[in-house]
Amino acid sequence: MTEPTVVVAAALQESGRLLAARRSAPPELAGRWELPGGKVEPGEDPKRALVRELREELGIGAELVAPVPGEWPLKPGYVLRVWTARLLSGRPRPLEDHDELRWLGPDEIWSVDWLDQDVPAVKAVLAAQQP
Ligand code: 9L3
Ligand code: MG
Repeated sequence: MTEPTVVVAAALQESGRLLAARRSAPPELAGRWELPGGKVEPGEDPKRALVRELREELGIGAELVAPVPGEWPLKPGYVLRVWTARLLSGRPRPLEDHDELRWLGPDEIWSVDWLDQDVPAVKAVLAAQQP
């Protein structure tokens, strides 16, 4: 059996707000919101992959803060892993695969139509932050 492909995503936070990104592709996912990120390349370190994806997709420099405990199934053969992250440089822009970005405050987290697969991941991000 082959190992699943890991998709890495970031819970990028600033001033108590969480960055959500609306996908523009592929058609079946377009319009739905996600934690930005993407596939780890063969042989690539997952954390480096995530920093790379954030640079490519959002044009930012980011620092990963901590892994969010858990792993979530995507389509067959793919699993999602999430890190909390903070902005080091730049201002996020939807350069690739997204057509809108939104910083969500604590009361706005569920105001966007998250991908089904991202819902448990977002819940885990919030749970990891309870004092
Ligand atoms: N995916 C789901 N939730 C996420 C991310 C970043 C990705 N937070 C799914 C969508 C695609 C697959 O993983 O089916 C690969 O993602 P990408 O490389 O197209 O961003
Ligand atoms: Mg992506």
